[in-house]
Amino acid sequence: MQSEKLTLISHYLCPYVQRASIVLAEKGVPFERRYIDLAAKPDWFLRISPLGKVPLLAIPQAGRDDAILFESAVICEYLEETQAGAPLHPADPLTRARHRGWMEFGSSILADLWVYETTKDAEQFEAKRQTLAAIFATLEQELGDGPYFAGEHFRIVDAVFAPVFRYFELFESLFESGIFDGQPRVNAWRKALAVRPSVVEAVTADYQEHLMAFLHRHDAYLLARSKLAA
Ligand SMILES: N[C@@H](CCC(=O)N[C@@H](CS)C(=O)NCC(=O)O)C(=O)O
Repeated sequence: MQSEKLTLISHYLCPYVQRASIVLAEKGVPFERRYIDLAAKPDWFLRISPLGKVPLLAIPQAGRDDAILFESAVICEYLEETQAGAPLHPADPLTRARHRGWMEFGSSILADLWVYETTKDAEQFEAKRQTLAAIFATLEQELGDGPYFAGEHFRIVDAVFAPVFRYFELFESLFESGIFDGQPRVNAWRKALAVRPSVVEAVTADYQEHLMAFLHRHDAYLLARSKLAA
């Protein structure tokens, strides 16, 4: 693959792609997107994606094939190290390491969310609902006065959590789960992230339609639960 600009190999719903997109936008880096169908991965993609996953960042190299980066955290860290613009990691090594720990925490939430949004089973759904409430209660203890994770500056760790919270914009409109009850700091953080331009632009305008179709494809209990609540 030989591109003229940085290219983010993407999927419409992927939260990991959104992280990379948010960091690219925060750094003011022009880039193109190339969407792929993960249910029918093209050969060119399988040749360049060691894990068969998005995101990939293709970086033009003069007279040669693009260099390919995989793994969203690696892509974000690379952009932080190579691009100008406001720093998205704290300068202090200890604080930076703690941010990286919370980025991992954000990745582990995505694993819980996958079950929450795809299970057909009421009991498993309820168990995950409780797990997620406990996880966000832990985050509530970590947050300060905001508006972002570490105060007034937007950081990579915010780019990790923004796609997590985006799921709940749809899910909580279907059914009020109580997951965020009693969490004023998490709720204020969710709101601040939802309107940040880099976050808004990380998905297409029809993102919620894609997510709704995904829930229907999985015959998700979340949909049945929302009908019960109606
Ligand atoms: N650890 C990876 C996870 C990426 C990932 O799981 N991407 C999903 C889409 S959201 C994917 O490409 N899945 C395709 C597959 O597993 O076949 C990262 O941070 O980039």
